[in-house]
Amino acid sequence: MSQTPAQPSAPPADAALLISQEGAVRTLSFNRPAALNAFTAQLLAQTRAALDEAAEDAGVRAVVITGTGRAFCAGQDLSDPLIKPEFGADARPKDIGHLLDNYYIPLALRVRSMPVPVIAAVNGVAAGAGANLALGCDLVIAAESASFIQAFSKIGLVPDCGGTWLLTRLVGRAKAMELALLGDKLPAAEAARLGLIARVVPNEELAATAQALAARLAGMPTRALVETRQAFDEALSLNFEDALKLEAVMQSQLGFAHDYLEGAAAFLEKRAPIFKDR
Ligand code: T3D
Repeated sequence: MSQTPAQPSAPPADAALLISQEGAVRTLSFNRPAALNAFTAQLLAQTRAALDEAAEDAGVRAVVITGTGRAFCAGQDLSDPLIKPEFGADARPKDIGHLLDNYYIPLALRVRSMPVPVIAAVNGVAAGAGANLALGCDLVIAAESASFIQAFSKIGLVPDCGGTWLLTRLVGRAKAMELALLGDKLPAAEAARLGLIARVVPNEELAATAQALAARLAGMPTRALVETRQAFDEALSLNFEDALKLEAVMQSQLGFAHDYLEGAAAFLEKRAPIFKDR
């Protein structure tokens, strides 16, 4: 790890998104606790910009996304003037697809294309797009008291922010349909049992566990981790032979990279490797 991370631009303590840095780990915390960290257009844009900044900073080798207060994120802020329905004779319907095109799709794609691993540390309830943003991260860990709610059907919408793609692949169609149609609260332990998330930890251990996992990933060969994400995503729509070929292409490219040479040399020399590719 040769690069010193730039200090993230320090937002005020009451900012909707808090940004901090510990070693090579950048942490983004949704910070609208009175509204359960619901997404306004502004918070969505800030989160995307913060991820762009982390992606461009060679000193950042892992990102943690979490929330302050008792929620991770309650999804779209339904009181945001951009989408809040108007009522009465003069009411004009609003195209909420606009919000998805301009905010949710770019943000979900940004998470999935980060050049470093992204951990969701789900500290409390994660509803709607808040749940699906977390599920799109590379590792999802949750506090015991956290829960996941596909809240969309209750307000007449379909799962978004990647929910249709993620849920069907993570838990299969039958369970995905149950979660999406009923919109019931899924406790973290059940989410882990279903394979929706990686693990559950005691509430008081969540932040430290997320930071420790992120620091561990930050010390690993970043390119290999990120290409693993890409290979897994592509494998979902490939036949076995094409998946084998994709693995070979990736392995061939990684085989020329510093980190493979370093990893293999360190193993043979019985010393700790120092990875630096990103
Ligand atoms: O335009 C579009 O909608 C397109 C985009 C869609 C993406 C989506 O995410 S759609 C799904 C939007 N989210 C929801 O429908 C979830 C709404 N929230 C809830 O169902 C509940 O709040 C929770 C189950 C998450 C938590 O329940 P509970 O009982 O623990 O808390 P609460 O009392 O309901 O909420 C606490 C406060 O947060 C409350 O404000 P108050 O009364 O204390 O001033 C509540 O209004 C506020 N809050 C919670 N969620 C949202 C919210 N405010 C605005 N938007 C929210 N999504």
